[in-house]
Amino acid sequence: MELRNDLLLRTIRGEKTERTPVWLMRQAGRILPEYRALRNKLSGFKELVETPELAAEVTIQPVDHLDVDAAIIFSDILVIPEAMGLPYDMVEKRGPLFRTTIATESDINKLHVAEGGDIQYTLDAIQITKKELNGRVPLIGFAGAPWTIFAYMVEGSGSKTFSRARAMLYREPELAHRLLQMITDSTINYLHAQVEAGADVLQVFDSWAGILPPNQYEEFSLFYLHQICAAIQDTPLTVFAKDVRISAKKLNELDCETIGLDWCMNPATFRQEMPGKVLQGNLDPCVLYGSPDVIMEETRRMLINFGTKRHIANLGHGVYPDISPEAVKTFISVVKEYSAELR
Ligand code: 1CP
Repeated sequence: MELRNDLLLRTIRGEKTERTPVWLMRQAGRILPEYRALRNKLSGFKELVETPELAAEVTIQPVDHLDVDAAIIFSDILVIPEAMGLPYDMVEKRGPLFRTTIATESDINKLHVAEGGDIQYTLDAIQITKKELNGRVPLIGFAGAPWTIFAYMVEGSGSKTFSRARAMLYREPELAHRLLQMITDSTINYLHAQVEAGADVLQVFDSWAGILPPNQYEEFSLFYLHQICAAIQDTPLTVFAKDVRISAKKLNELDCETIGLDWCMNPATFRQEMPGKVLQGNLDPCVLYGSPDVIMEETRRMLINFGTKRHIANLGHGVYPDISPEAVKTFISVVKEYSAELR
């Protein structure tokens, strides 16, 4: 299927483009009234994720209503632990909760390395989405980084400090590595299956990169990200390591096309340290609480900071649930118009 809007893919290849492509992390769900209407008719989040036709519908909503340059498949990073044998519940207004957590070797012995087919509902959703998009924009598949997934599996839920997960790195590093390797192998299988199902681009979210000191990050996260990058060879891959404390130089060693920046990272530093990479980001999501003038000014500043090549415009993290769709539309139209003017 030929893509009619291949701006994202051309940008990733380093080509000159007529403007900067734009999409938003967590654009599917959360902010659109069309999403909430559908979601309210269902038993919960998991029903939406696990019903391919509905997941596809929600994936396409931001393309229809926000005119973004890419779709991201509606799913969650926590489908991997579930496929490995550790089921989760999504508690309304609170987030994910695991009924059991991983603390000992015998807990790990009950898990298995997941195959792509263990998450068939998302693969089916990708196939349906590709068909329904009919080449309008590329489709992004995704997974959590092994460290971030490990943090949820050991902690059992979201946490400010993930101290239980971090404690395991010091008390039982070998056990931690065993679990991280199983997550990594499962993730590679899942990403390959997403590509086979039709994903055009992949993104790995290391949302909790920022809670590890540099030496721990290298040992318990970067090591596994390298394995993932090595395994994904024919599909463009983005690594988003929020708040990461290792140097841009170290991060640049990852064999991936694109690095996602959070809103506290300085585009100029990253450009200098990783001239061969495409950069994605990084507007502070809170800018979207500002007036249209503020959104315009901040978005323009961001575009100037990144320059007109090898940049995918995005927020520095997921869009917050109470942001108005109008603010998002302002952001998107400023990116489209001003990035064309800058060329
Ligand atoms: O009922 C609902 O609507 C629940 C809210 C929700 C949604 C819409 C959750 C719960 N997950 C999702 C979907 C989701 N999650 C997507 C789909 C595509 C999109 O939204 O555009 C994606 C890409 C994710 C990824 C995800 N899930 C991450 C990584 C990205 C990030 O924001 O850092 C993480 C950390 C999760 C875990 C998760 N899922 C849901 C919540 C509330 C959380 C965070 C829990 C915590 O506080 O730690």
